[in-house]
Amino acid sequence: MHRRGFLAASLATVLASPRALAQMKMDDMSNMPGMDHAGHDMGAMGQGPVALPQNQPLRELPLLANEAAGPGLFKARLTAESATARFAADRDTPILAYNGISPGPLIETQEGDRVEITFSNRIEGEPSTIHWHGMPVPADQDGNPMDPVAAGADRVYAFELPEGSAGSYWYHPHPHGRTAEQVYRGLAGAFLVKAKADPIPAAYGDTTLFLTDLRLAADGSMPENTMTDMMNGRVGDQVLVNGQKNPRLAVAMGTKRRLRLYNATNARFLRLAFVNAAMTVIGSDGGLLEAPVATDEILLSPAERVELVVAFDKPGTAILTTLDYDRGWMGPGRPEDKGLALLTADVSDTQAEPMPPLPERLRPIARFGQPTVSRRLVFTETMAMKPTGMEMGFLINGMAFDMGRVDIVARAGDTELWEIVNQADMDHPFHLHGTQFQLIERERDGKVSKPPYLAWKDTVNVARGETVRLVTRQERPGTRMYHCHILEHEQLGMMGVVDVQA
Ligand SMILES: [Cu+2]
Repeated sequence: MHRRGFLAASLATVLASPRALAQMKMDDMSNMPGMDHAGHDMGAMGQGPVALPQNQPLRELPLLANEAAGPGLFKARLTAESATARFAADRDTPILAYNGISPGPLIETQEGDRVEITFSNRIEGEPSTIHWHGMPVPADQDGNPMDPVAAGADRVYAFELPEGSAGSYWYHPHPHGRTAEQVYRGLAGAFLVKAKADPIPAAYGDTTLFLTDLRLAADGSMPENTMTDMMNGRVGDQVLVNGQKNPRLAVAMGTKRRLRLYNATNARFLRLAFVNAAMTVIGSDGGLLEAPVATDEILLSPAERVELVVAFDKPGTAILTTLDYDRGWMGPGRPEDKGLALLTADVSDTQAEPMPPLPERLRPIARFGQPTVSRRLVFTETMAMKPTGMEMGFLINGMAFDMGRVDIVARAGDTELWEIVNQADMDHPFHLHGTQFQLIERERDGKVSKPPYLAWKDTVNVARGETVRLVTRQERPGTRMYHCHILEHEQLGMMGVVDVQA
């Protein structure tokens, strides 16, 4: 980690124009300290990534054990620490892990539960926090960068899960300046809040598919972020599902499965299709939709989740695969987006036991009333000539993140319209802490489109040149973050602070 100092210093000289970057990569970068391109860029030159085993049976994520004796309380410990993983068969990879594993253990709770999780930061020399992504937890329990847990220290995160909060959330670090690296090195896990009365038939099961990506150097280690990574966000060489490359799932013909898909990558946009199986969207970031919606494809930008029912009605092979998606890429080395097999289902030709149908109504979603406040956040990427070179900025309303500055003062209980304007050259997935929102419309080149269905969201992609309007309400006072969930962009300044007052 000795290269971090260099990288931090070099951020001031991130080259901005694609041509300049290409030139610099060819001329200088391979000779610069910290610019070891083994893995990612070697792959782009045809050597290919380190081979990982494929076609192993899909692992379900191990559950975090509840240490509480009685009902209504979920009590556990999460320790962040260095660990060793075996992605490739013949070499070790040093990673960061929660309780020794990456992805971290699956936390499964129920609406109405009280949660008490003791976090032990055993990452050598680095502060960390745990942010409960998407969850309605008090601001001082939400792992803000202002509330670091020092290396070697412990703290308890405690909160209640209100009725109606069932959904597919997740947890990951959010320390100042270190989030991107701690996440790509392995710190992230899924946090399910289950409904007391769940309308989805239990026969469909409930499987979490936690999508991460991975870049390995030839020696099995994870290379540091390059300048290309800092500009575009780090995209790995391979996408993993529950830590496995293209695992297999055996199902009988006629089976329906409930699958929760998480985009837990730092920066990879996943446009997904299921070849030879029918997808129905039943839920979004913050839980079930009002009614199921059949779909052929899904765009899952970094940090978004979707809940699906997949019907395996054709015998043979059904593949969860990626399609091409242009999210705006700066410089050379745009990764291949399409044709990645993420999960392969083997559908037998023996008929499954008949499964109950999906209900036509899932749950009501309350509409917000008329907003009383409106806000406008303009996302830009800027370049400026500095004595040290070109400086690239990732800004909201012209400013880079400052932990000591309040950008927005809001009032608890107010319904607010937020307009997110992307005037930049890349897509930026917008995330707001502490609550869920509803997408109202998107506008691009003067053309306004409404979302196909109402949904609870905490992260929404704002494509380049697009304006997204959403309605939200913070129920509790406290300091909340909003930011681009390309974690490298968040780290470079595309984040702000909203102070919610009582
Ligand atoms: Cu971004």
